[in-house]
Amino acid sequence: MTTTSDGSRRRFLRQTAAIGATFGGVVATRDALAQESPLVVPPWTKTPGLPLSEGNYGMPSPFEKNVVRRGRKDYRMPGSGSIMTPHGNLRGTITPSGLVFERSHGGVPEVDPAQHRLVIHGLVRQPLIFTMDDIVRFPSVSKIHFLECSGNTSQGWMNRPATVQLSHGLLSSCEWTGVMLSTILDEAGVAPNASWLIAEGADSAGLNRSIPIAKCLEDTMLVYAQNGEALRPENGYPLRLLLPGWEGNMSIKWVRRLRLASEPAMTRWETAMYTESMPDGTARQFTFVMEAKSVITDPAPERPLRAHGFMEIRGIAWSGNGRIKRVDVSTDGGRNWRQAELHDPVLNRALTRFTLPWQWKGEPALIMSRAMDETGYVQPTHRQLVAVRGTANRYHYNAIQPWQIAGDGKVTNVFA
Ligand SMILES: Nc1nc2c(c(=O)[nH]1)N[C@H]1C(S)=C(S)[C@@H](COP(=O)(O)O)O[C@H]1N2
Ligand SMILES: [Mo]
Repeated sequence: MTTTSDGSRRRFLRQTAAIGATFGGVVATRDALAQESPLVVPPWTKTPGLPLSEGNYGMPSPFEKNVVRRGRKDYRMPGSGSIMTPHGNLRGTITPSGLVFERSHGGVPEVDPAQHRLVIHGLVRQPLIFTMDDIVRFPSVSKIHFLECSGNTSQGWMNRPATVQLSHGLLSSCEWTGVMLSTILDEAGVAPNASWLIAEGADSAGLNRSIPIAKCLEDTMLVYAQNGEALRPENGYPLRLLLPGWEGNMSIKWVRRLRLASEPAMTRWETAMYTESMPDGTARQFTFVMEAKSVITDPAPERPLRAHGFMEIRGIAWSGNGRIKRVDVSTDGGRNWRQAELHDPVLNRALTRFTLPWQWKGEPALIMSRAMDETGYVQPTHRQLVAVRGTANRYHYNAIQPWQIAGDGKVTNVFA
């Protein structure tokens, strides 16, 4: 599954050693270096630093102050917006909690965990009401999964957003801790004729969605912690659903009600909102799964190329249908493909990092990545996707993302 290129790594190391002897454009001999250290003593070495962070919540270096969520606020409903993860500035598979994307339809409620309640009712043996203390007492699990809005990359149907943050930022990945929904359902006793669960949030949007019971029993979680700490308010504090691999809007935040039913509720979210217009005039409904996708995050518009020679193409791939099996990368607009290296851990319904060594000599290049998941599904090109689904859609765009690299190293988002 993995391809390594030791040859190119050795070449890279040789090159680095050569650059290491170059300062201010002058190549120093080894003797000259021995006499005069190129390291100047900077001001921060000469005096004691800032006080330690006792009583503070740790923040990134001030030099990283531009690495923040950005997006669109206050559309359609007060407090509604989409604030995106800066994938062009991240390097791992876990999104730091302060950079997790945020999609809320009615603002962020300030929920007091002591007053919050979760109700289970409908087609159950025993309706139940839980406090947060009750929820946390149940056997717990921690799992790493991505969370992706069905509107992620959806501008791709018609437009080319300027950055990878704006094109792919409605996607994050966390370690989620909570209780399996199946555990709680077991406690209430699901009636044999219950085939749907209608979940509802406690925010002013009251977002509610119908979830097939099979998904509830398979891997859906009731989550109270992300990346080891309590959920952030914007991500559903104190309690949310998490449906691994399924469109983000079903992972109800601030969840307060679970009603078991024999039919889907046909809420406005699943009739007027999260449906997709097809070219023949019909609409797709209940398109739950986020299909395989990948994107190169380095180089990207936020990360232009700055030097000729060795570089590593880096990116992330994920699939709502399971593990990523393979990622191919092209540097010539899709004519030739090379298999990228996948980096451990390659987890189910989680972001997987891939890399490919590349020599860039300053030529214009069109680079792109193509993911394949363990079901054998291959990420489509824009043309293939549009041929089947048209362009009247707002959701579930998962085409290959091309980046155009110019001779000066600038990277732009293009159709290809
Ligand atoms: N109660 C409630 N749950 C919600 C939403 C909401 O507005 N209210 N937004 C949904 C949408 S559209 C998405 S994509 C995800 C986003 O989760 P996040 O904000 O934690 O990234 O939450 C979903 N759950
Ligand atoms: Mo969403």
